Amino acid sequence: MIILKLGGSLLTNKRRKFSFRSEVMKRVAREIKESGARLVIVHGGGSFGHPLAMEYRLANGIVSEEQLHGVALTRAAMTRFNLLVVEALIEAGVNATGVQTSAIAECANAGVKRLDLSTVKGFLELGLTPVLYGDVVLDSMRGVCILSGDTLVAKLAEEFKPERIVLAADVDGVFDRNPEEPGAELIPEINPENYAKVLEAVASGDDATGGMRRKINELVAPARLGYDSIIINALVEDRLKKALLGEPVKCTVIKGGNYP
Ligand code: IP8
Repeated sequence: MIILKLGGSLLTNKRRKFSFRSEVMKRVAREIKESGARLVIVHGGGSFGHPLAMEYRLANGIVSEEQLHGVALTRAAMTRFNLLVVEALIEAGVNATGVQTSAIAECANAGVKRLDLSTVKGFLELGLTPVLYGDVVLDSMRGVCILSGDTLVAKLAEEFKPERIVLAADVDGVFDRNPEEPGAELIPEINPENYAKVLEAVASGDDATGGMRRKINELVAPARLGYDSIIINALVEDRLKKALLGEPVKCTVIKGGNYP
């Protein structure tokens, strides 16, 4: 079984609210179908989740009544986004079924306190493809928090012991600086030896690189358990399919090992 994260910046235009890249999703769904891989899929928030979560400052919890409106709007937007992903997969011949993350997870001070994966397991055993997503979830200390899709990937890896973890992004992998800067170079492998140095390098970038920093931090959890993860550019035709089939592709590998 493979855990596949479809990044929000791959499936949406992050600069425009609710902008679903349906053509990208259509091709991604076709490649998933053609790979024949048995998958649990997780997608990010993209321009459905992040702008609303920021507008209503949901990451730090609930301090005012009007934020409840933000919770409702963000949850509704993520449900819509999930349905668009699931429908595209079904259209391509993948028997996908959405699983509402906020119905199976709860946090305490933004750390996962409860994650009931029995539904995901049941669907998977039946031969369906569960599709979870980053979501606004209940938090016993803060009211709510944002549970990122990357955190979910790490938790799913612990539970399902996947043969591979693939993160489909809109860039070739992790770069030594903001990938839009001239001279930026792809880091082909992150391992216990270069981990601290890589984190330092990506930390000094802009928002996009900041997002990558968090991703690397999250993926070190499964790496500590011995799992490799690869970050690939799924905007390049057939790269996702090859990655799912285990063929070599341009990427950054986060190697399993003894991380500090
Ligand atoms: O894009 C965030 O998930 P991520 C989900 O995987 C929301 O970090 C609701 C912003």
